[in-house]
Amino acid sequence: MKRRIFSATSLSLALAFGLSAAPAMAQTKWDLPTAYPATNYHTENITQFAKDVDAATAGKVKITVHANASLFKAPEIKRAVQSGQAQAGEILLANYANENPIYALDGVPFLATTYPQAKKLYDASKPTMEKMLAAQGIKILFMVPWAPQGIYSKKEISSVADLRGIKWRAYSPATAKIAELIGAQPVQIQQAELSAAMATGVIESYMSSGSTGYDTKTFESLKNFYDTRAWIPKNAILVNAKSFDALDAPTKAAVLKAAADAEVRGWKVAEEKNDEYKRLLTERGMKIHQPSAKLDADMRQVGGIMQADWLKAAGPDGAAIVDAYKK
Ligand code: PCA
Repeated sequence: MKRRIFSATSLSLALAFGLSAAPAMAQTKWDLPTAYPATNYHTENITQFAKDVDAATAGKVKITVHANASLFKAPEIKRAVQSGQAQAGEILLANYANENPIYALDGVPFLATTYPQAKKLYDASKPTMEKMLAAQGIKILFMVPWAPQGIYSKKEISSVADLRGIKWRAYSPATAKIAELIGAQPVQIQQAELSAAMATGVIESYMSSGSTGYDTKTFESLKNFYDTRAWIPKNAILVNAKSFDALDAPTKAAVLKAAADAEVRGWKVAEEKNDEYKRLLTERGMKIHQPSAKLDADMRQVGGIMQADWLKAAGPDGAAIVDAYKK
């Protein structure tokens, strides 16, 4: 009895002070950790998404973007979203290949090397990935690609034999596997630690995009980039399903609309910026090379082995995705 009187009193106090008790006014706050710098186009796109969500929900959903692995390190972000430690987050799918080979699909060399191919591969794999993540209590908001991956190297190379024994930075199981196949020495390093690793000579080569070479000032340590266009990995922006389900229907629709817009914008910017990053790298002293016929053939041989390995590991689900992609 006492408790009821107390709540009635607090309700009238709230009303007296002009505070609305209506649940529609409740504010939702989401943390969204990412592993890449605030100035990278992925992060800028996510920041725009957060602004769009804020505007479309009249401030009901506030998303705080934590760039550059400041809240969680890259490989920890998926678990953080799954457990609700962070309500949302951005992951590099290929980082999670050891959990399920399907995540590594866009990291398989020479399967999809142009943006239209990457989009087709994305469309073919999305339903399976949605199912896999839903089983872990995670919903996909949108995905955005990196640029086609090339080789950064301290010395000039004309075949993979030139990379034998070289210290090679890997960001995923697949990039470590490449090192193994070409006889380089892999060191797992996420982007947030890459500049330091190069400055101290821990690595002499790696594969990535122009944007990562630019963001990490690779041109200060390694002077050659071989534009092998080997694969186009993607980042996925995820939300904890319970956090999403707690929103009312119009708010959910507003978040999904902002996510769809962010995906379209992200794919467009990624493609536009690819050439720009190569120009910026050139201006800063990087030599951009077309790979020699031998280097290209060597890398494609590596790709062939990895495609076969992937198909074996990914089983019928993987085969179905690749069939849909190749149709
Ligand atoms: N940049 C990220 C992943 C792929 C890319 O282009 C990195 O190198 O860590």
